Amino acid sequence: MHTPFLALLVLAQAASLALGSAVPRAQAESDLERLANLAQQAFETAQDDVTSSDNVQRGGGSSCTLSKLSIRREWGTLSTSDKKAYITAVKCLQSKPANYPASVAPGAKTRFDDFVATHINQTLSIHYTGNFLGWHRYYIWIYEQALRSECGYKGSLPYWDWSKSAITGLAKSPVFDGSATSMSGDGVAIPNQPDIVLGAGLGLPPLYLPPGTGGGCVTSGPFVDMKVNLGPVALDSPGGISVSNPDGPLAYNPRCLKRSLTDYCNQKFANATSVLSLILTSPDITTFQMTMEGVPGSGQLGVHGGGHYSMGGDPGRDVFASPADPAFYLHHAMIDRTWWIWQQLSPNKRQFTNASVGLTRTFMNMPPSPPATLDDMVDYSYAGGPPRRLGDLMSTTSGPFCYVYL
Ligand SMILES: *[C@@H]1O[C@H](CO)[C@@H](O)[C@H](O)[C@H]1NC(C)=O
Ligand SMILES: *[C@@H]1O[C@H](CO)[C@@H](O)[C@H](O)[C@H]1NC(C)=O
Ligand SMILES: *[C@@H]1O[C@H](CO)[C@@H](O)[C@H](O)[C@H]1NC(C)=O
Ligand SMILES: [Cu+2]
Repeated sequence: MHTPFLALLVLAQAASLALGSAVPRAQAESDLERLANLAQQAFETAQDDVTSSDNVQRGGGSSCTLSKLSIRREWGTLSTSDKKAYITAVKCLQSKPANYPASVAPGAKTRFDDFVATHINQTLSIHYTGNFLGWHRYYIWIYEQALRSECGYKGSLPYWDWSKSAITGLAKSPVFDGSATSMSGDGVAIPNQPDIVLGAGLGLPPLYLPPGTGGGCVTSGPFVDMKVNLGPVALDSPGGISVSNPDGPLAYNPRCLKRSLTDYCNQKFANATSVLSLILTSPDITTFQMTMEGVPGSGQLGVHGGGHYSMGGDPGRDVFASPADPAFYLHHAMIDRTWWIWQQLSPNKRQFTNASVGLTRTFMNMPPSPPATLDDMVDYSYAGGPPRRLGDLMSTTSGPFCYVYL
């Protein structure tokens, strides 16, 4: 019903994008407004999907109805008590014993760590692969379910809108301001650190990133005393060094949560224009994913890498162990939201055909592997489950899901 209108909207927005604006701040504000319009359209079309009879067929008997629909919201829009309820539930997950047996993942001490261990184990088959978006959609969903069913959380998973923190600066954003209602803030400042250098070890043109304003343990907020138990596995560190725990990727290695907030990464790779152009100019899922993750060696991090490297620190710059930073889930909710907005511009084409998956089954197709399909299975070991068909994870209002973003 919305399709002709949307097509016009997209054309109009693409045309005004091309004209551009000379003033970055005005540009950012008008891009934010266009993004808000697209998000509102997605919110409405997703609700149309829930009530359409097609939805049940496509999602294999989904029971999602408007009355069950849960709404994920931006962190900064939550009330103080809602933020505190979320933080309390995360700390609860960090206090419950792991499901992983110590013989399988000795470093997994808590239910929170179960999620880190399963991500470390599968890193090379869930990034730069066709299942990247679907795998992470279900991953953060089972995390949200664990907060609810094991820790009494009543809300939904919040997200961190990078396009907003690109304007305020990370240290002033409600996610990272270090207050009692944040995900904790910056790490203690370590002066005179050299740049982070990406890609050089792989023989690619190097990408230099500033080291950020922190580097040490976080100094305030709810996660000031938390222990990161797993990793590092491949931690990009100042001076172009990649650090890994010699005892192995799943060994026990308790240490503080470190951050090094890096506005440069947020502003250069995950600003409002980055998000808007990703959504409006990616014709197919392969382009969308490669732009979002950043083609290695291209000098681009994409919004995905941009968000991760904005947090900096350990585990923030470690593609394997990054879910050990509790802000990971807010970042990946925004990744999921961006994909969702893009999908809702053309739901049938972008949800329920093999062309909605793209790429192959191995990291950058190394070693070469067959194309990913909707029939590929994803599984999360001791983090939770059950295993799912990728095709059942393509719509947020069918298969196991029943949520939208506002
Ligand atoms: C790692 O992943 C493989 C393949 O999915 C699985 O068979 C194995 O049990 C997993 N190990 C851990 C520690 O999760
Ligand atoms: C916003 O991000 C895009 C890349 O997505 C980049 O080309 C542009 O320079 C960024 N804008 C600013 C002001 O840094
Ligand atoms: C996707 O590809 C697989 C493997 O080639 C095939 O079995 C399946 O029918 C395809 N699904 C759709 C919806 O095209
Ligand atoms: Cu990941």
